[in-house]
Amino acid sequence: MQQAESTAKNRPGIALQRRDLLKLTAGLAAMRRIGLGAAAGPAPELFTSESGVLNAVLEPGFIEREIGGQTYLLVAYNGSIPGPTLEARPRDTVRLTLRNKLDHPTNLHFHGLHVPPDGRADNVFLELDAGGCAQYEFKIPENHPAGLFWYHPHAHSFSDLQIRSGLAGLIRIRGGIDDIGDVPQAVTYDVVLQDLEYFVWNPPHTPGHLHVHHPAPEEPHPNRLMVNGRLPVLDEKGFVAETVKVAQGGLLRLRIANASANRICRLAVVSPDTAVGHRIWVIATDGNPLPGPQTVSELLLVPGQRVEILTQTVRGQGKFSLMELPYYTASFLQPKAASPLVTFEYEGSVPRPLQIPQRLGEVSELLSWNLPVRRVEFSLLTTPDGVIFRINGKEFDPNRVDLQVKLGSVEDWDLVNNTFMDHTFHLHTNSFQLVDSAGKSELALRDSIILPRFQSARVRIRFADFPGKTLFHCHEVFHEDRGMMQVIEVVP
Ligand SMILES: [Cu+2]
Repeated sequence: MQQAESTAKNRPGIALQRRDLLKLTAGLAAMRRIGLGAAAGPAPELFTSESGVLNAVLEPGFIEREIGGQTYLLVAYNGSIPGPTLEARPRDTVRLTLRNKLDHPTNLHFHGLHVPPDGRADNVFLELDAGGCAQYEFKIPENHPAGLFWYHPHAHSFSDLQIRSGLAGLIRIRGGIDDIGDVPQAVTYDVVLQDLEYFVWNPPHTPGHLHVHHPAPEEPHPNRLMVNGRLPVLDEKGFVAETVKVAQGGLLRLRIANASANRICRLAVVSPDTAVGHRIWVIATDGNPLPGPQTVSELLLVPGQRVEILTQTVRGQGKFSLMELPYYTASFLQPKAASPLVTFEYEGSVPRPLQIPQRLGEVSELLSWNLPVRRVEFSLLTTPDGVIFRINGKEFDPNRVDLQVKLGSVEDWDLVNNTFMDHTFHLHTNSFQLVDSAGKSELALRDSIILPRFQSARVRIRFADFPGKTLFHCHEVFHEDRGMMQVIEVVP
């Protein structure tokens, strides 16, 4: 097997990770002592709220996994990739215990949840040292949208390493679209996409030196996405060997989370024999329902984004796949060819054809009266030590408040990407409406969007509740960890 050494030369910025890698090496030594065997990964546990309370324990720790005949050292919550799924309803109380079994700091971010950013809630300034234990507790607001959210670590300078080694899990807030029209009869399938980069465990590698392994093109699974913790195994016709069954006349509902650290996923639902794309209806973005279904031919999901789609399974025979399509940006991690992620196979039919519901959520247009528009510019600074990723000319500093907004205000932000590579914008706590992106606007709320190279987008954000400090940043976590993040404070 080709061994791709990570050097500062072929991976800009990788040298900066030395400190983290050395720390991981200590974890590797610990693994040897425990002597865990390589095994297929267990399915994620499901923690559901009971009598209004969701109790769960999350333990991030090292695991070994065999992928394509090689054994790799990865990081997982409770031993599974993705980690346990958390399921709650609006008004429920969430009580989580985080036990850090790693040898470096970690914490939790509840991506997209509209809960307080301080105390023991979605407080990303709280960091947990190796071996430490922390309690999180918060209430899901009564008016919280029902949909797909996720959790992942957010300890600055460790996030990239931890997320692309496996730390991510789904949060489902139940209700809303779950109960509308024919949706309860739909075949529902959750898809967690992860761009795991593998940490080499077995030889050849120099003892004491763990390095990030980037699969070479000739390897069995070059540059492939993990789907629900597994690399899809394909049959001779190019379908995923293990299929998900759908019925003629039914509805297929896919909830897709891009839990990658850095990969932008371009997706479509395709019948390969006809090369014809299925008509798909987007019904929710980032856990927020659309007012009505919106038909599209393909999807672009940046790291952190979720989408919920419906498609009608009318054909009645054969197979079709959710595919990843090539997407070109200034990143070596993007795929060069299309590949199937999940294959669906017809089996039987439903007694009566199911319909796409026409009304989904109550969504109203935000109105902004706060002028002038705030400018948030993403830029790069090249230094002799490497590239620094910046916002408004500054590198991230957790002890500095970069901008203050008034509680109860609605603001327009112009997000300007002044670089040759795509970035993303993610804001904690509050979702936003897209007012103008290449002439397009949207009613549906999102918590993350793409900022294509040398383009800008205007978003409208309402800071209705939850005063306190939190963050906004690029969700390509490699960039985030290298400075592309700022502190926002909502003041009463
Ligand atoms: Cu970026």
